[in-house]
Amino acid sequence: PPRSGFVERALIAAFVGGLRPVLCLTKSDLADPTAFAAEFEALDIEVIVCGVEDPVGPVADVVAGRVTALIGHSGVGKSTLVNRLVPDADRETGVVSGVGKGRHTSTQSVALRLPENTGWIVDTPGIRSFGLAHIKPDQVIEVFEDLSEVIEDCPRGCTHAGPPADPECALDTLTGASARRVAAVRTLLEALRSNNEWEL
Ligand SMILES: Nc1nc2c(ncn2[C@@H]2O[C@H](COP(=O)(O)OP(=O)(O)OP(=O)(O)O)[C@@H](O)[C@H]2O)c(=O)[nH]1
Ligand SMILES: [Mg+2]
Ligand SMILES: [Zn+2]
Repeated sequence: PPRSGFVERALIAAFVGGLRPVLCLTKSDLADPTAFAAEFEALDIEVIVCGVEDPVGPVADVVAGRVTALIGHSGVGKSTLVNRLVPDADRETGVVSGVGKGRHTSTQSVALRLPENTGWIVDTPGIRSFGLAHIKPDQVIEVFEDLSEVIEDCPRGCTHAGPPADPECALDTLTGASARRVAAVRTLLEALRSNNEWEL
């Protein structure tokens, strides 16, 4: 099963680093990814269901003309996806030995040119841990314009976690789509707070 904690950390790093994150959900033949995808809806990121039985076109469209790195745990299907995008890539893929047990088949990051010279795709080894040391909550909030405007009204030292920790957080004054985004961003902030170095 996909792990929301990993995805939350990866999204924080991408947002704060100025990258455009795209959530690719593989193995849709094994389980319905709809509920997992819905957790990230309010963040306005692209979500693509791209298991081996789904068309690869939507992924090809987002990577065209760009430099893209695929990240995720060992065994999630990164190299499998690269082989579909770059038919002569011939990336080795591994057998998953149990739930959550990839075999670290890919051991180096390799950049491959996309067909017709329209960008690069980087296949990376499965990630074991993902640290977010040095990132502050305000940096995550600043990615979202509607949220960054209102935190200027927060009391000094507000962590924006909301009640009960921050009863006067100005994010609580937002409504509608912005309020849904607040909830989603607070989930990211919780991931940031709970553990700065997350181990598999
Ligand atoms: N059922 C199913 N299996 C898949 C899918 N995508 C990949 N796999 C299988 O999952 C296993 C691992 O795939 P890889 O592509 O090697 O995974 P990886 O993310 O590159 O793994 P590392 O290189 O170890 O980080 C292989 O046996 C693939 O055939 C999918 O959509 N559905
Ligand atoms: Mg691989
Ligand atoms: Zn606040």
